Amino acid sequence: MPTVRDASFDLFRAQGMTTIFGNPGSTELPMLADFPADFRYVLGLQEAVVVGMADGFAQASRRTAIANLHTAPGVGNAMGAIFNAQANHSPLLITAGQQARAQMTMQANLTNRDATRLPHPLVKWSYEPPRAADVPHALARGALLASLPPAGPVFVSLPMDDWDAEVDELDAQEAIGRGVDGRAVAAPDSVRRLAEQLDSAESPVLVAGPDIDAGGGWDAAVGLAERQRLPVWATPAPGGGKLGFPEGHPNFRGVLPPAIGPVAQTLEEHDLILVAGSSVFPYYPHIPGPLLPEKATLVAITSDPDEAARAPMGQAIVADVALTLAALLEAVPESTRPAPEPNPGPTEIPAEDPLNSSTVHSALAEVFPEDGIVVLESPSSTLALRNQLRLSRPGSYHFSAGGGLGFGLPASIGVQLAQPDRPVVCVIGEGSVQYAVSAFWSAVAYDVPVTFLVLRNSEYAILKWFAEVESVSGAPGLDLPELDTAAIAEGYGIAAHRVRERDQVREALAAALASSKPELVEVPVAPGMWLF
Ligand SMILES: Cc1ncc(C[n+]2csc(CCOP(=O)(O)OP(=O)(O)O)c2C)c(N)n1
Repeated sequence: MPTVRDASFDLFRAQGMTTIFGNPGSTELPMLADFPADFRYVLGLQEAVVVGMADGFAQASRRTAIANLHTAPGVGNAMGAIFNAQANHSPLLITAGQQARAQMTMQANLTNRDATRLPHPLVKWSYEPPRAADVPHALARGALLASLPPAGPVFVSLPMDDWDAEVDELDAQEAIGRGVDGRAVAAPDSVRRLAEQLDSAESPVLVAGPDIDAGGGWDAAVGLAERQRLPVWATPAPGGGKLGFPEGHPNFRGVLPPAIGPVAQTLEEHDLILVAGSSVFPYYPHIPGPLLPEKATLVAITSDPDEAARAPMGQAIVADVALTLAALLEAVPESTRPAPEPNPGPTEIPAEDPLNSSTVHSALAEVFPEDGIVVLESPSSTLALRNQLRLSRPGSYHFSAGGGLGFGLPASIGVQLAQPDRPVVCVIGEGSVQYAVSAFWSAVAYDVPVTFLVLRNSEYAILKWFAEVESVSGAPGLDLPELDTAAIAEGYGIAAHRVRERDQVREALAAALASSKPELVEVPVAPGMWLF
């Protein structure tokens, strides 16, 4: 009879999950015994890094990824990253080792007491199998559930003495062979009604969100915008974990501001707002105002029932975003409305001394490869990067929809492991680096050739901006003098380059992009917030 270990690894194989991100402890070692040669173990030196790498890998491979953590403290360390994975709709099977069953009730050392409660409310499902023989089925259930809409993390606690137990071969085969398909298109009536509403509107607009790209709906969104002559806004940046629309496309207008009043103001001239693949809306900060422009109607298409229910206004259709956009595209005629005003393109940025984030991003744009991917965690220059780069291919942008720092560095490594043929640039603030700094080690250990672009403004720039918005003066703890990221990265074995002029930035980035090793380019930039 096969063991729990045999059956579980066969399940991982069958689900295409042969990369395991982890940080092991004594409670996880039995799972890893005789680690099969067709699997890859990617070690993260802290659990935030483990889950961050798995998050990037899952998103860029569009498959469920496994993160194996060390009992309670490992899960504790990973909570911020699990929060991000949930906001990113990232399908993760998170497992953690547990004390041997015989010692759980006495709560021997390392027992994960209340293991299933610990990761709530950040996971879709949390479980500890009642018998060793149930482990493969529980892992199958978790992996399938993680992938179903809305995709997200699940958690399974695994007692350390289960792995050599035997399982019934036929039962295991049934569990291993299972598959589920959760992509459902909206009812034909809803699609027809929405098509009529769209075509008869005077001035409709499309707001494109991250789940368009996650579901492969990019072409349908472009087709719909072109056929219906829709101007397109990207959903506000905090929630835009991926791009739903090519930002160099003539119909693209820009990124919506992230607050109630300003969103209504920006969409003022429209009578129908069609939102696809985004929550309505990822607002922050709180700037009150009307939720919608006067006389405007809003319809959202989302695969997430919770997103649909919690929206403060409008109608919603819960269905697969890509399939529903494709059905809508079929159902609408070519519109005779005037074409939207042309996309103004990137703002021209003069080279200044000292450099600022906008200048650096304009230099990055000059060398950025067509198939490049950006993983972004540079809070004060998010909009400047979007403006300068105008990313226009699917799967080229990853940003933490949850806003918890510590995503960028490990996620960029996960993305690069999933997309070895596309160059990955991690654009990150020096403050953000510190939340998952040991990810540098994994990049070196597994030869992951990410280019890290670190913007060194010696402060928490965005928090100084927020202080102004919130009328807060005199807050401590917003400056970061002497934080030498290049030296820290060198300590982990990364080749780091310090550059100070625009031409040097361009050259250093071009060289790092061409290199097959992880490299870091650190640029001192002027403080402040950079919007263009
Ligand atoms: C886990 C976590 N802790 C704290 C914050 C609050 N926070 C948001 S932005 C920011 C500053 C980031 O600094 P840096 O990366 O240097 O970027 P800058 O604002 O200078 O562009 C902080 C601390 C957060 N978002 N997540």
